[in-house]
Amino acid sequence: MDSTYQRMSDLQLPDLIQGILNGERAFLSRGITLVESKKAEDQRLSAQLMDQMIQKKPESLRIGITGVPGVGKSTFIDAFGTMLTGMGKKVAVLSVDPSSNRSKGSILGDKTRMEHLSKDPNAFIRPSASGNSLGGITSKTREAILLCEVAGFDVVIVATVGVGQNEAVVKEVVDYFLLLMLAGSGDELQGIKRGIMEMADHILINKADQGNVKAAKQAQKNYENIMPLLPPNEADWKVPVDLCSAIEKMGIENAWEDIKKYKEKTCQTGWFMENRKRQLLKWFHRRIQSKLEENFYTRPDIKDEIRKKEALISAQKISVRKAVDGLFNA
Ligand SMILES: Nc1nc2c(ncn2[C@@H]2O[C@H](COP(=O)(O)OP(=O)(O)OP(=O)(O)O)[C@@H](O)[C@H]2O)c(=O)[nH]1
Ligand SMILES: [Mg+2]
Repeated sequence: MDSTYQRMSDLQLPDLIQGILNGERAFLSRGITLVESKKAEDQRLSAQLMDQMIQKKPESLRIGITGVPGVGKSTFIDAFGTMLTGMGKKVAVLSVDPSSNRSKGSILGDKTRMEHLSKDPNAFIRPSASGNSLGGITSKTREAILLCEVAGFDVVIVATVGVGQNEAVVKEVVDYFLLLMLAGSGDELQGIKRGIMEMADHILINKADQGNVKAAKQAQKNYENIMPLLPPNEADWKVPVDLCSAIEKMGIENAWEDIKKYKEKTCQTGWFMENRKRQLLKWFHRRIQSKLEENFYTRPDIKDEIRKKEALISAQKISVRKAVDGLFNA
């Protein structure tokens, strides 16, 4: 990442902005690398860049896609994205993987699994934003989404592996959240999935092909029975539970039809823009929190101070409250 970026130092900000506005993928890549950078100078430039990127493309659509490893996310996105570029749309795919030791593997996997899309001139694929804090990742991903939109991408797909916490990040940055599931994996019985199902605007049971069709239909029934037991969808949207086969490209068009219906409906009710506005404000507050944290932990000598307090707390010589107050009054 750094080596791509080093060339950035020769690039002036106005050129970068113009390149992004022209929809040039190389500039878009550089822009994203810039906003992901932790260097102070890059952060200063990023602030200037992002200030030029406000609300340029409100007609875009941001779709989150999640599901357990191996469910077929990459295969689905390849088929779905290629269908969209075939309709004349420009499609960006960003992936988010906060729990990231596996991101290198995923990137390699994505290159082969998104065989068509990765060669498509109207697609842009950008692997994993990672980082230590969820707030940091949300922020980077949001900025990457905005940059893609300004660069003229109509549909931005944010993909993540469904392992628990990642979905919450994605949910905060997208308009529509699609959950891929498998039949017969016991998913439908796991309590842990419930939270994710509550976030979903769409449930697609993938791999409904070959010998698996009957099980997929059974899973569909099971999920349909579960849905009414969940809290109502925030957008007052009846969450579709459908079958698809990413490999056989079955159910992909149908999914897009539903997504379009959702957009139409929520634009009419006002939820679409309301949700974006809420997400923006949430982002604002998250960023305040991470700034405060960053400022605190980068204070000189703070590490030593914290270690001392830890020792005192462990030895039960000081209350947590007093230790914290001490750090802030130091
Ligand atoms: N039969 C069948 N196999 C599929 C389908 N979609 C994906 N697969 C296969 O399932 C395996 C995993 O697919 P991926 O698209 O890599 O899954 P993923 O969810 O991106 O996996 P991770 O990136 O590891 O989380 C591959 O061998 C695919 O060929 C499908 O619709 N039907
Ligand atoms: Mg994948």
